Amino acid sequence: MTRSLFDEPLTHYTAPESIAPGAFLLRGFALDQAEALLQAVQQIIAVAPLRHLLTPGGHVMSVAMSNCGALGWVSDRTGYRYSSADPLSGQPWPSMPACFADLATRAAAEAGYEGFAPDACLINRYEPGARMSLHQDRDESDPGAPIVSVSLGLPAVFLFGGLQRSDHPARWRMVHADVAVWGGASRLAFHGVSPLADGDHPRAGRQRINLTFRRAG
Ligand code: MD6
Ligand code: FE
Repeated sequence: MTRSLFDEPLTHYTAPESIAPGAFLLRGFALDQAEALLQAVQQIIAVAPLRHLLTPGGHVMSVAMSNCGALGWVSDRTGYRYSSADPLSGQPWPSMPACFADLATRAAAEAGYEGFAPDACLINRYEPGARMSLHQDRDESDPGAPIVSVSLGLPAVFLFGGLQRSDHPARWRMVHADVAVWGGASRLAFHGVSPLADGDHPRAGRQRINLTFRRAG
């Protein structure tokens, strides 16, 4: 498909941009891998389909999720947790492709977190209108490991706040191939995603795919 004036600029990565203490935006960091990542996502979700999880409060999440790697993040009426098996199939989650782990390790190192070895990759699919309310990622056992979040497809507004839910979050536009890394003093920062605006991405169509890498176990 030819690119148009209205597409996102494909900015080549230059340097990490600090958004909070220990938190960075790496714009365009995944550009060279984006195509391979999207193809690998297709293979993973053919085995472990995207599904809308229930929150402990009984609400259906607007974001559809799946996982790859040794551990996967799941939610149901009993709570949030990591599981080594896909509750839909009872089978282990698909293994994490080498290109996923490699990208996450390199992005973390670029932000100053050397030796990040993710064992969990959450795959999030946002369709227009889907959102993620402000929350902390606190189901992981190693607080020293950062979170690495890769955006693919339609642009989104990433909300990044402080350590209190009441801290007013800053708004960061994340486009295809942008990567966010947060750890250290920001590891437990509240964050979320505003309702996705409609659009048609030349590679991903009417959706945003987010890959979130953690050291969960
Ligand atoms: C994002 N996702 O989609 C950010 N956190 O850009 C998250 O922050 C997240 O999708 C915990 C559990 C699931 C998630
Ligand atoms: Fe999160």
